[in-house]
Amino acid sequence: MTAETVPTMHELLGEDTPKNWGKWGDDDELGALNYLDASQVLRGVQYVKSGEVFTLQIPMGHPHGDPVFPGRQSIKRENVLDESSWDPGKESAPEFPGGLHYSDDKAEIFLQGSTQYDALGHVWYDGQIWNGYDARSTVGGNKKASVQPIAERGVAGRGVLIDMARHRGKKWLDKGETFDHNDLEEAAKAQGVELEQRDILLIRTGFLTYFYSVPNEEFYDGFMEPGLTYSRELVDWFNDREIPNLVTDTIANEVTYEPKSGVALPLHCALMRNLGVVLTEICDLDKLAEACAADGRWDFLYTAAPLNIVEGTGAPVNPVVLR
Ligand code: UVW
Repeated sequence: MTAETVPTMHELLGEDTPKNWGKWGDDDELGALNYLDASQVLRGVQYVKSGEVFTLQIPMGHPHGDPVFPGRQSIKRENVLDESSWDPGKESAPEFPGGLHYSDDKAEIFLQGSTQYDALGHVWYDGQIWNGYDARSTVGGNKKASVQPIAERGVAGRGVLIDMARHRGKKWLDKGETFDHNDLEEAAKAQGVELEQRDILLIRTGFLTYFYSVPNEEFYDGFMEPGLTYSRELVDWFNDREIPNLVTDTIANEVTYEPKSGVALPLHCALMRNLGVVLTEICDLDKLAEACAADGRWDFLYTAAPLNIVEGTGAPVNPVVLR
């Protein structure tokens, strides 16, 4: 497939692709998270049964490297103060009455370089981001639909984990392996869990396990993640079910290139830009999946709040699941 034969995002999604722009007001920056009202939080709480707590963030700065989309880099953490700062001859360390010593770090991070929430204004086509805001509002930082409204609100509701890797009898899905809403429903049925209206949807592909199991060269060779693949029916399915938040253990929550058209990441546009579905990426779902498989309970209370970064295009997060 050459660049000339690949359709534009506009052509692939079509003029009549569903949009929720204006549904929650002309100034909305939360999108489908608006579905998660107080009744949804209380619904989620009902699925806390055994008191187990799972955190979903991967380590930032793992010796293996962090799983990042090509072009991004792992965190660069630098220690600026440690005990050696007070070694004889060093003049930079602060002196406090009583002799207090402490360590300090600073870090350079890609906001999308680890477990993260994408801001709704993180992707676009045709010059408009979520809710119809001008894409020029992203210049120098997202003035509209940044990660801040998500950080200030927080996310809580009933989460359901669909373990596609386990369902297909694999440790991890292959590069470029796809699935759709019918596969999710089939897997949910096999797991004995019902996907309900307004559920936060978590999908495990095992691809993070693959990342940490193989050399980086192998992982990035012909970079192609497995994942959900675009169809109009799938977009309608998300919209009809009022799914507020899609959470996966892949870097970009969908197959990297839609196989038929070759378009990159069309669900980012169809779900996030157009419907306001919030994306959470690079989550460690392995331990949670083990626990769910052990007792057959695949639903729980999902909670998260990304860091509140002014005009951020996204932000690191450590989601917490209570079950
Ligand atoms: C891109 O937008 C390229 O990826 P992600 O959703 O992982 O930030």
